Amino acid sequence: MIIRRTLIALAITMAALPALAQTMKAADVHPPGYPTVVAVENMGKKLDAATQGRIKFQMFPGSVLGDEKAMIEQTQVGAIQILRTSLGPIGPVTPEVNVFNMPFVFRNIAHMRAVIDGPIGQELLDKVSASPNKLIGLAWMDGGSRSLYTKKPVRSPADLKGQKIRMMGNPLFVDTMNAMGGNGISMGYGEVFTALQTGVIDGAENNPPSLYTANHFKAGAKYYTQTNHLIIPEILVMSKVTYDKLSPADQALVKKFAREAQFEQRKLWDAAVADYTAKLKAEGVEFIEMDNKVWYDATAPVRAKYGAQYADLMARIDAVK
Ligand code: GTR
Repeated sequence: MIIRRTLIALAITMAALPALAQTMKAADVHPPGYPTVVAVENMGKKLDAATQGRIKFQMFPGSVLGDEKAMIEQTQVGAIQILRTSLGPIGPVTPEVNVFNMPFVFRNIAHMRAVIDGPIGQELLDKVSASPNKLIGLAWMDGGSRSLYTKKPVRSPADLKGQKIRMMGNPLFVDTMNAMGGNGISMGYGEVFTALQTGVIDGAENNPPSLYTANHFKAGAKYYTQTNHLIIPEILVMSKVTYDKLSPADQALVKKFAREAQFEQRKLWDAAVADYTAKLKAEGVEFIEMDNKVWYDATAPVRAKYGAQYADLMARIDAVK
């Protein structure tokens, strides 16, 4: 009886105490100043102001907490609280999101944005949160479109024959590169520079801000073939361990500011693409423009293999104007 009363008294005291201030670890593979990093830092500032300092972010950019796969695992166990990652490496832990990871599932960037901003985008975030992966899907970010960069110019699938091309860690991407004519090799982002330099790989694929900031063009990848084969949204996730401890009011604030970060990042992104495209050209990177139909056709077997399970969803994505 005494114990019970003591416990009740303790519970009342604790309820009256203000929630403990917490600094959440936020992580990103990209360097300081990159659009995703800036948008998440600003989201942290808004949370700090709105909660009178109870919730703050501390940003760990530039892969200091590990590569993306390792950071996803750390977020699942709550060692990282907030993570901006490509959706690519989320596929292996939440297969439902692979519908967005397929080559040419979006017609162009505007189409991808219309999808992620609307009900389908919300459905996929909810799927991430509902799956047993211990991640809460908060918002989307823009990763532009990914094109191929190589040491030798590539103008057709035949030019890719025998070339080892680094892809993100997800079997879907290795299949995509194999279908495009090359040899897909799965590898962490941080290993690409040295792998290019030492000849372990002959090329990789990414958007202009990544190609520039990761310096891959300095490791010999001077030809940038505009394949636009993947338009993969980035995702902002929170560890479920962390999210479940927040009050409903704080959870709502996190979601609100995450949605705002989605649109702030987009503005920063568009400026970054223009800026880094110009910088790459100034560094002598040759942009090889080409009709994407050849790559669209080459990757049809990948959509057939992985897309069968999302046939209805793909039709709904296609119907978004
Ligand atoms: C970038 C993306 C990163 C990372 C990287 C990669 O475009 O923003 O999150 O996934 O590509 O290729 O590993």
